[in-house]
Amino acid sequence: MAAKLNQLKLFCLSLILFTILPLKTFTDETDLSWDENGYIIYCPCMGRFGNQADHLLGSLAFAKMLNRTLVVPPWIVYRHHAPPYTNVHVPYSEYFQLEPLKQYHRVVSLENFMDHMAPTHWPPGRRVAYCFESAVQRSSDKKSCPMKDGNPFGPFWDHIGVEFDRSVPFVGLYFSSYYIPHWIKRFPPEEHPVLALAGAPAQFPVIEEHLGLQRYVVWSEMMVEDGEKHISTLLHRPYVGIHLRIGSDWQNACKMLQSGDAGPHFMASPQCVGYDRQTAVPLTMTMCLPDLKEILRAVKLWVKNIKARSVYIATDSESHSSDIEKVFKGKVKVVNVKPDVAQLDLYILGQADHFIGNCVSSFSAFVKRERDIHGKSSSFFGMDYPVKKKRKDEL
Ligand SMILES: Nc1nc2c(ncn2[C@@H]2O[C@H](COP(=O)(O)OP(=O)(O)OP(=O)(O)O)[C@@H](O)[C@H]2O)c(=O)[nH]1
Ligand SMILES: *[C@@H]1O[C@H](CO)[C@@H](O)[C@H](O)[C@H]1NC(C)=O
Repeated sequence: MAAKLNQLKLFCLSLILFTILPLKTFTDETDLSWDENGYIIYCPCMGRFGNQADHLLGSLAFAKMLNRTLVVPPWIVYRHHAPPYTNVHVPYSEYFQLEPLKQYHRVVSLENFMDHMAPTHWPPGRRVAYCFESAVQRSSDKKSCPMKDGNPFGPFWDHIGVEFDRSVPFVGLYFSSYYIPHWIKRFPPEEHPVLALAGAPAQFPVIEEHLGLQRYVVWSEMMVEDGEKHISTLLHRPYVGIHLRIGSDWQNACKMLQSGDAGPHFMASPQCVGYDRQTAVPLTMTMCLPDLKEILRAVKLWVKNIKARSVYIATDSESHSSDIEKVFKGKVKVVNVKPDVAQLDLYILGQADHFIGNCVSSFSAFVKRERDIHGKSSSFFGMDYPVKKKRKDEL
């Protein structure tokens, strides 16, 4: 009898499960009901991960101000030195969860948009490209938006099978809050349901107002699992995480500082010199390209400050791990993974007990923003105490 009852319970339970599970996927699909307020879809066509992440934050803010759903693009990963030797388009959700973004604003992944909405609402024949008039002048036919001219533009739209049917150039509109009423007036969603843009509707680097949006960028379970596994097997806490951006492309970029008229704002530098141009502190060559002496100085200081037992090195080229090991005479474990997926470095740097980054690098900036959200300490090579973000009540 008891066995019968248990069987019945099991039966009921599975009945419940089988009715709930499809419902769950069903609710995900209801996100896919068409938004009458329209969409923004763009190619993250500028720069690598750090640049794309900055642009994502700005685009989220822009979509919210326009009250259009943001179509979240995949990350473009450039694989020119390893198979498949072409751009890889990695869905947003492979590295981060899509759900937390929705706490801020309506979003849909590009993959879902193309699979479930484009066939009825944005079919071939109705795909309109929007761009600055000046971009039309640059295009090969001088008549249409150069949506697919060159790399990564062409491969991006090709990978989702999009051809554009016509172009709508615009002038006098920019991607800042001031222009929002103009955007709404110029492109009402009834007539312009999908604003497809060749680049992100955002500035680089991300503006100060939008730094906090980083809180909605939450690592995927897969990344957390992988990251935590590396931390627990390789590192002893407390550990200092450092980002060495010192490769040859970076050396060239930093040369632009030598002329001296670059000013304090260069790429991601507002994160350490301050966002206000008037009060920004000077940006030095050491901050852009720390030499070995500076690297060792900063690492020694912060290892001592937090009594670190390990140092984690993320690097775009050389790790200098043996030089760093020597400084601590083997008492501090120095780890360098050189992961195939750069995001693993970002995750481990984000979890460090202290982080030393490169002020000019947007790769470092991703880590710094995430750490700021969680109240973790960061510094930069050449600047042990970065200029703090102005709090509203101090203004
Ligand atoms: N794995 C790993 N990759 C890195 C590291 N530093 C730089 N890279 C790679 O180099 C790229 C640098 O481009 P971004 O992420 O846009 O950041 P950035 O430092 O501002 O550099 P640029 O865009 O080249 O000006 C990263 O996306 C990574 O692919 C690192 O410490 N670890
Ligand atoms: C914003 O868009 C949503 C979804 O389309 C809509 O429900 C809401 O009323 C809009 N808000 C404003 C202020 O227009």
